[in-house]
Amino acid sequence: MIDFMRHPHRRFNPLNGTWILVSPHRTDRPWQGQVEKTAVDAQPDYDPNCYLCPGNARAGGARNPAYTSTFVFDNDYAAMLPGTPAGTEDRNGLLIAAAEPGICRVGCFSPRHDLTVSRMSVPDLTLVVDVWAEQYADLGRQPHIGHVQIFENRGAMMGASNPHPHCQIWAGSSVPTEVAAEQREQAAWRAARGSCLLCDYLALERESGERVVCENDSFAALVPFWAVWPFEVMLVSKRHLTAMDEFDAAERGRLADILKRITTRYDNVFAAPFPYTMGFHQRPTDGGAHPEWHFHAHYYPPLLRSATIRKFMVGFEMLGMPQRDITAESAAARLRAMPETH
Ligand code: H2U
Ligand code: ZN
Repeated sequence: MIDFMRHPHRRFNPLNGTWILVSPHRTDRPWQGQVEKTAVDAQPDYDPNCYLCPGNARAGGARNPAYTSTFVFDNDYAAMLPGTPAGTEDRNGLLIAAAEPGICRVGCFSPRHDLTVSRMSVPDLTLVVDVWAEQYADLGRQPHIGHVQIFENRGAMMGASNPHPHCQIWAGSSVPTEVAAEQREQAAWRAARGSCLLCDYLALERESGERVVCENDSFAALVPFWAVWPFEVMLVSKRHLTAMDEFDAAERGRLADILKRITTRYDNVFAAPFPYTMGFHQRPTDGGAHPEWHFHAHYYPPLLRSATIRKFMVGFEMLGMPQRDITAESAAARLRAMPETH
């Protein structure tokens, strides 16, 4: 028997088919490395220099309207462009390339520069969920869009360029690598067992409760058994929904509720605001029915042991496989112990 709390071991991620190394005995090693600056200056509710605040000029020359709720615009520095001509290259199966037309947008969650998801109200966050559902459907229905990725970079440590609460939407013609891996594994599970991988996984996790952080009637937040990032969380719908276009009104509200609860718990672990990259994994919009897809979100926070010590993916992790010290079980227990108010 492996003692998950003492013995180095590998864990398998059935969602993307990869392994990670867990070294639970290693958590008390000394640290003389880089220490991050996480203290964030208190933000004003309006910043005249912010390119996302209402009424302000953006870097690209456009001006934001005086929006009072949510606001979506085409990214002025889009990574993919809609007019890109189709084309592929293949030289001896070694030099392979394909044109990638797409659409990139930015979504502001609120006119308030000083808010975070954790400090917005559930009704206001529900309006953000409405925007995501609308964007997923609107972009996904366009013929050259095969996949829509909605994500949020929060905090300078995770590369967010601006503290104003916002997300990015990257809609491309192909299914990106990580999503394609999850797609392959979910399809294989369904073909082999006739059931859904994440429905089965969620049932198992709710039975033990060991890695579950919090739940409402429609969603559960848990630290996956195969987590790589220190306080990684996966949010899974209880109903077998493939994407946001299948949510009813109550489910939109409950997604808002659990997003606020997870991010508030995060803020309470070390120092607020807790940095992370998060995003939703939804049914590709490539025309397939994708009954194997189960809606979920991933939170990848970099902070390790305090507000100033972060995880880097270096060394063995770049050359071999990802590794973590704190177990999924201890991270889940710690997140469970956190209050849901600041
Ligand atoms: P991040 O904070 O996750 O970097 O998102 C901000 C996005 O906003 C980024 O993709 C875009 C950047 O290209 N942006 C504009 O579209 N217009 C601007 O005036 C500045 C930033
Ligand atoms: Zn702003």
